[in-house]
Amino acid sequence: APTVYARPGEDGSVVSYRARYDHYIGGKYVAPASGQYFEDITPVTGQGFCEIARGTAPDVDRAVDAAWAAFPAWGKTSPAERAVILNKIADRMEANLEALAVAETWENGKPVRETLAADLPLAIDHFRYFAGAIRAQEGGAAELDQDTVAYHFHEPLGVVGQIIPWNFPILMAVWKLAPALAAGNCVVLKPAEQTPASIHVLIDLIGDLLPDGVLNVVNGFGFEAGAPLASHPRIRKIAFTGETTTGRLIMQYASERLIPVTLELGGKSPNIFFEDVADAKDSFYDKALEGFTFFALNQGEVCTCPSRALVQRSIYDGFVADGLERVGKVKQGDPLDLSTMIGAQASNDQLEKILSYIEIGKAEGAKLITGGERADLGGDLAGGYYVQPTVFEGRNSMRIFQEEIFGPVLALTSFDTYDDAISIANDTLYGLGAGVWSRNGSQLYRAGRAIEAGRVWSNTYHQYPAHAAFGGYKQSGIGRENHKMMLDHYQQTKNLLVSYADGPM
Ligand code: TXE
Repeated sequence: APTVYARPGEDGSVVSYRARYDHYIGGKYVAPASGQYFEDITPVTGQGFCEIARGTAPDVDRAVDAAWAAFPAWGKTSPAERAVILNKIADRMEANLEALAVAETWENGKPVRETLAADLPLAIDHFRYFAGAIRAQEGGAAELDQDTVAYHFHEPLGVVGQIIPWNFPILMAVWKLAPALAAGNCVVLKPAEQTPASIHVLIDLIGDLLPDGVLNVVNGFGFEAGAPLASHPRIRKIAFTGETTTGRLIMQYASERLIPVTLELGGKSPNIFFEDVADAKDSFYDKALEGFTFFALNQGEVCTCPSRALVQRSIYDGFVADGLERVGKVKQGDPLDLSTMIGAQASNDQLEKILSYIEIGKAEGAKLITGGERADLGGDLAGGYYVQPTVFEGRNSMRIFQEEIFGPVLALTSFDTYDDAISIANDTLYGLGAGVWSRNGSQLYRAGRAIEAGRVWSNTYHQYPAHAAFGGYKQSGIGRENHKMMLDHYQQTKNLLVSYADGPM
């Protein structure tokens, strides 16, 4: 029988939320300067479950002060000391994995089987990966001539700002925190206003492992708290994940101070199925069908959601029929039920955005093949934000093929030749992810290189291991997370040019 986790606040729950979360500044909770709080709502039922400090510029100032106060000591810790701390954070998270997973599910609406198996294990491994990466990092020395040496040292930037989205609240925070802390920076982090509380459950668990002020969290809304952070005169870098239009604003703020920016933005990722996929109805075919259903994973709220499926015409009817049968088996339900595969959208705004795109799809003449409605799951889930997995058939010029919906909505189309597939795949402003499915290795390789995207999955999809660079081409972003190359974005290079000659210059 499926296990259902008790909800936070109910008897037997593995996690309990506080009634209120202030900002976390200088190692303690600090009330907002505005005196105001806002409600955090669980998308599982649509009910409020705690209140959150509403941050404004003075709170950001205070957090930046605390971070700079911590920096002189933290910035001088050895890589080995920082690695030990990052590993301790990972161990603490692992020991509390169920509590964090349930907290994340309650906050975001995603199924607990995902938070248990993916979000939290990936976050834990991320700290371990950067603990190892910083230990292994080396500087350089170049002999310019017999008596002259150029040394290259990695130095931290100082205090950095990080702005987090709501689709993977803990994992996206950790993707940014781990490299920044490993490199010796102090951080001011702003969670998304839709999903702040699970990050605070994490802070409650790990806060004591870091010196006070190294990690600070200011809650609040984009324009009230995010903009003052991104445009703060005393931060040395801003890292952002969110919508492409917001990413443009972040770059504008950063340009005032000429600070570096990393951006992880939107996508409209193609998932291409070549005809040889259907050469046999074997386990590979089955894997490809699973890949077809992945538009619904995480309720489609993934920047690399394979939201466009391109199926070669010669296999189109049969493959799509089999794919739709698989989509029908994706179980939607209570996110805290271990058998649930698709849960709730993260917020009412997001639910409404998705439903409006479904109307746009119908109005522009796309053919609705399955889904297309808000899902009513009954009981108190009726107040939650559930959308049926939805598949449209249409053309790549349609808005539902071009604009990021960020929901379980697939835009499906066919192609004739390899060249057609690549040109449809690249006919988008975005370039974050893509999937290619084929039994032909050279075709996979050629397609993988031809698609303009930072991550191309070949015969797989939706894997996010540390040590595989992740980031966007085109309007999908700047920088590569999830890899040691991210350390470069959190460090500056000190060149020490030394003459050992006694004689004249
Ligand atoms: O994003 P925003 P929203 C896409 C997705 C979604 C759409 C809108 O298509 O439907 O964006 O979501 C902070 N200065 N993605 O409106 O606004 C904000 O408080 C500084 C894709 O939530 O970009 C939050 O912490 N910060 C994506 C964060 O930015 C500002 C993940 C993201 O919010 C700000 C999320 C400002 N002016 C949404 N305005 C992905 N690529 O994974 C907002 N913020």
